[in-house]
Amino acid sequence: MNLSLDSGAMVADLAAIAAHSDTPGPGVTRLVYGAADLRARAYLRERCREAGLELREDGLGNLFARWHGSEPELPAVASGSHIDAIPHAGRFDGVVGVIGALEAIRALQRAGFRPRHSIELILFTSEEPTRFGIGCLGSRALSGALSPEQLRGLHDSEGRSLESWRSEAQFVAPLEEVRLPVGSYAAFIEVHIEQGPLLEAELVPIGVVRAIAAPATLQLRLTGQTGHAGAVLMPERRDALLAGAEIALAVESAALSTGSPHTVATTGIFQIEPGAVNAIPGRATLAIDVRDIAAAPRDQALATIRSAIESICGRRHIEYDLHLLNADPPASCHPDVIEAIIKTCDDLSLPRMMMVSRAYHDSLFMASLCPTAMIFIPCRGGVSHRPDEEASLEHILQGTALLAHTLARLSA
Ligand code: HGY
Ligand code: MN
Ligand code: MN
Repeated sequence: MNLSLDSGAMVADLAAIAAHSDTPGPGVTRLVYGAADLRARAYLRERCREAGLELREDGLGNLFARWHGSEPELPAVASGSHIDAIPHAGRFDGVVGVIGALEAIRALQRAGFRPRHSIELILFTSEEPTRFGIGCLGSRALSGALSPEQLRGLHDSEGRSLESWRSEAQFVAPLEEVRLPVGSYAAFIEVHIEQGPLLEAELVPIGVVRAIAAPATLQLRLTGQTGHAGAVLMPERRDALLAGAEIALAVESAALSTGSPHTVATTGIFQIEPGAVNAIPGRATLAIDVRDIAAAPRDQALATIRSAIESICGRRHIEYDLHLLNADPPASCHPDVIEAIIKTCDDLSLPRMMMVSRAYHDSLFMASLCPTAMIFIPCRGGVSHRPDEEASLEHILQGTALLAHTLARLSA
């Protein structure tokens, strides 16, 4: 099929989304349900309407933009990603998959393609954990990995509930209606920047993802005793920051001691109170991210971290409150969808390599709902979650063309 992408429109769409940030540059901050997120969503809805897609939004703000096929009773073929961004992040994480899916649909329409299966763009709400502590809210809820009760129990670091945020954003449909039955889609494909260095290092434009990492998140509150920095002598102290510092180092050594080179662990949040130079930190809050591409070494690291917390807090007479927010199984991508991507790569003479994803994505949860796979494109230096995250237009166009032809293959 003679299909051509409108690179000008894609560049304009990527720039338009990037312009919506909660913070001045460099980088982009776009927290779910914030003003920038809502403006970016409005922009995307307009582009989808222009493409003649039928729009639906659920109670969390997951957006479904459907191009009806000739046999609408068949399960749709879907593609999409997220547009929320962690603080001071890049312009491509997630957005490439959303704009890529939109342009793939527009290009297929321009080429006169008529799908039998409907083709649907999905914008997932809150893939990033920044606001509510746990990532992939939208795809977890769609797949049933988070129940309506669990969703109602979520709140941000100031104590403001998900319910309050979503209703202010005008997403008021019942959370009970979010979950989709297994088989709702014939296939789901997500295009995403690799967020790693391999494709660039190997000079390969396409990664075909076979598995997606198993993420886990711990939330830890430490309570010692604050006091006057001059008046309280060292042996009398219960310093929450020092306990947290030992724990952060224990997190690092737990990852290094599983024997798996794929285990990673990060203390990404470390806040102390009262935060005065002349007051002993009496309280500390840590958020810890632990992953591996297999669940066993990831769980081994979690167990090591738990026992380290217990012994460090015991020795330092610190109380602690530890919550495991999530410990998800890894996902295997579906062979039929992988094969469709590979065949299309060969049709397009696109070099490719099989990969695992160390980052998690909405595909991690879509994989429990329908046959799912991912297409990676290179990003410069493997850098992501940083203002200097960069994907070349050439690679974005190659990934989008591959997606368009694969969607055609799967929806014909
Ligand atoms: O953290 C992740 O893996 C994803 O970028 N949210
Ligand atoms: Mn991300
Ligand atoms: Mn992402």
